Amino acid sequence: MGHSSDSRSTSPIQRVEADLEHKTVASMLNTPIEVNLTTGELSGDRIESAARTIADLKGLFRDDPARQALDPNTLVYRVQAFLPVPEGEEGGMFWGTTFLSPGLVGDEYFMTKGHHHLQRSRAEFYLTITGTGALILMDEKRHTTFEPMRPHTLHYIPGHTAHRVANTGDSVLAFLAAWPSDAGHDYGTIARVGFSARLRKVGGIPTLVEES
Ligand code: PAN
Ligand code: ZN
Repeated sequence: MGHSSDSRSTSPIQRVEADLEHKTVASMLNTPIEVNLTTGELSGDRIESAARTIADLKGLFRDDPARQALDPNTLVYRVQAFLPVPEGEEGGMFWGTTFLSPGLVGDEYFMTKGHHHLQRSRAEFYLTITGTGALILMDEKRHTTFEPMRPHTLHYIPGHTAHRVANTGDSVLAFLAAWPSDAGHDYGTIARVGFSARLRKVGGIPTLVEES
């Protein structure tokens, strides 16, 4: 009664409620990551990065002497990834950007290693931000096709489909990707048996050439 005359005073109960409210708001506040839609660059404090140089990609290209003739430090691609849940957890989603440099190894365009998902049924979306290239897809019968990539093309990669990207232009090809957190990556199969065709520059034109 006595202190009710002071409008600024709060009872101990009111103070506890105010503190709880503050804590609840604080614990609910996640800082989202940001996607630069002009460059594809991700920013925020939970982004992981990886890079693949020409030296890292031994065995990937058809013409290995041509690969060895290039500066080993040449950056072929780098990946930024936002993994909000542990890798392998069921029900989550991952997000990433790949930046693939322009270039050739012999007559073969710079490309990603390519993989199957460890859980073969898992699908993925790619969205091209900048540059031009090709999304190379191989089904379980080892039938290989490609889809042209240019700014704003959206690509659905079905389950049971190996996928890799080649840069056929003269600037960086950047694309966003979204995939399930339990997809996993099987690089071993592609490292062992490859795709059934390679994207090569034939008469100046990107051409899918069957492996002999
Ligand atoms: C992509 C790829 C990325 C790099 O995020 O991982 O483009 O290619 P490699 O993984 O083949 O080196 C993706 O497909 N994730 O599932
Ligand atoms: Zn994938």
